[in-house]
Amino acid sequence: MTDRRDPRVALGRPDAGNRLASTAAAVAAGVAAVAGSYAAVGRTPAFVAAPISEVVVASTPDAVVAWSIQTLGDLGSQLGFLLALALTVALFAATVAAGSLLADRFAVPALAVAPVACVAVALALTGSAASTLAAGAGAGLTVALASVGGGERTDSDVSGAATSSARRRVLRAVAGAFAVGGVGAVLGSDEGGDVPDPDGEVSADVGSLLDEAAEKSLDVDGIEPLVSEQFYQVDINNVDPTPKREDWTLSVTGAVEEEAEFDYDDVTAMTDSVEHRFVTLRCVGEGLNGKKMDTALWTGVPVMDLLDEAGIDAGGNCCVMLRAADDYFEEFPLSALRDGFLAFEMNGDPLPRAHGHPVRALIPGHWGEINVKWLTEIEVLEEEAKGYWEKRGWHGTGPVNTVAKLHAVNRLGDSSGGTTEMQVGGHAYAGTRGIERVEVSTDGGDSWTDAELSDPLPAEDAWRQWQYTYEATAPHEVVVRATDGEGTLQPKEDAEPFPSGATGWVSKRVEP
Ligand SMILES: Nc1nc2c(c(=O)[nH]1)N[C@H]1C(S)=C(S)[C@@H](COP(=O)(O)O)O[C@H]1N2
Ligand SMILES: [Mo]
Repeated sequence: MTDRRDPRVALGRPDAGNRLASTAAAVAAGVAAVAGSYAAVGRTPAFVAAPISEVVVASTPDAVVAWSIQTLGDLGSQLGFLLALALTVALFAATVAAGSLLADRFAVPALAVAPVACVAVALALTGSAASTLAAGAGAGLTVALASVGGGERTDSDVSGAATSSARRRVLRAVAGAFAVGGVGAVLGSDEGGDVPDPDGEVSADVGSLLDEAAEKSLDVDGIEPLVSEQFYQVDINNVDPTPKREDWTLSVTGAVEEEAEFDYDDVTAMTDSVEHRFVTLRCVGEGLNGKKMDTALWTGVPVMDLLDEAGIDAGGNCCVMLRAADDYFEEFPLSALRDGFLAFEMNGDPLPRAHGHPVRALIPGHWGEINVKWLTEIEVLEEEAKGYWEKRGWHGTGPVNTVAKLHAVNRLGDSSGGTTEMQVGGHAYAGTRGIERVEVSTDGGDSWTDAELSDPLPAEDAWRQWQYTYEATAPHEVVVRATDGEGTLQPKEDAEPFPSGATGWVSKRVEP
């Protein structure tokens, strides 16, 4: 065979089996690269998939993001992250494949690593060296495994032997990817180690407040107690930042008499100022009867106790911009910050990474989005500016809308006379206006009865639970509406969450 001297042929012009084997090996190398990086740094900003995830998020149309928050909830961001993982695997697979093509083409084996090296350098510039090295090591190991004894295939004219050689390459590559993947799963899940583990011990004050919330919680199946067991989470990115307590600083900048910087000890050392507050958060993007509304007991200090040191000219300043370690930013009136709180504990534990470790802002009565997590800067502005969500068309910097949700529909039992004892229940929230009353209709809104309310928590900005028990015989429409502490009834007119929060009365068809 004369064309044996053609280098491409000498290295084995890929027949179908070899081509498949090369592709599989490249994909396996891609998986191993991602797993290797995960093993080294976990789901942190240094993870090789993190910058790609940012690109995915940045290139997702705003309308899709809004729709995803409302309808997919957390699933939306999980899907976004899966897509980013798949793209990262594909990126590494493509560079590995390109490398082996180059090596074959010019019969220079060293060229096989050139594309991977380029990508590695690019990623190392944006991410961390350890993460990139681990990715490279994972990919390299897999490629090496796949090509061990790879030469034998070219000597074989027997297609059966070529196929089994190809199969062995695939198996070795997949085994390599699995091995690196296993190490990744074990080591990577140990991330977030910068956040001190909750020790399960809480101070006496926190303990008695949590007990009080538990006692005041109504006995209704299917709704969160007054302190949520599962607190919702909304982030602009799929990978949360990991600022350490020791490295964290908060700078106060802009229109202040003197710019100032505080560290974690400065905040927690203000023992005279430390307070425990029940605060409810609600996302402006959630559906009317959605589940992105929760309550926790937060420990922290009033923002103003800290800011007074920097001296704020109350007369001239209109607003503030809060900035965070994930490049999130939100602007709102300075007046709202005056009652603000810097929280460093949640239900007696160190603030979890997901909720803004080490310090987040809590702005009473306002939509969740200005409760900035991983807070790094408070800039006092003299002119209005737009925050992250407002640049995308939302109006979520103001006080929350009043809402009564209907999450529990319980059949308590059959009563005599063919009727069923029914219980409906949920939460109602109106920010700092408070909830005065919740009414229930079981006839589609024709007649109304007061629901039972949980006793109020010692808080200015927390939800209440409601429940209503009644007898029913036929299917009917339950409607619920709240009245806030100022005596204003929740508006009846329906509005979508975009741009300024859902309105309307929640209703549900109930079959006894
Ligand atoms: N730094 C930062 N802060 C943030 C966000 C974010 O993506 N990054 N999301 C905001 C939004 S839209 C909401 S509703 C609340 C949710 O807080 P949680 O995740 O603790 O429930 O945080 C707000 N603070
Ligand atoms: Mo939100």
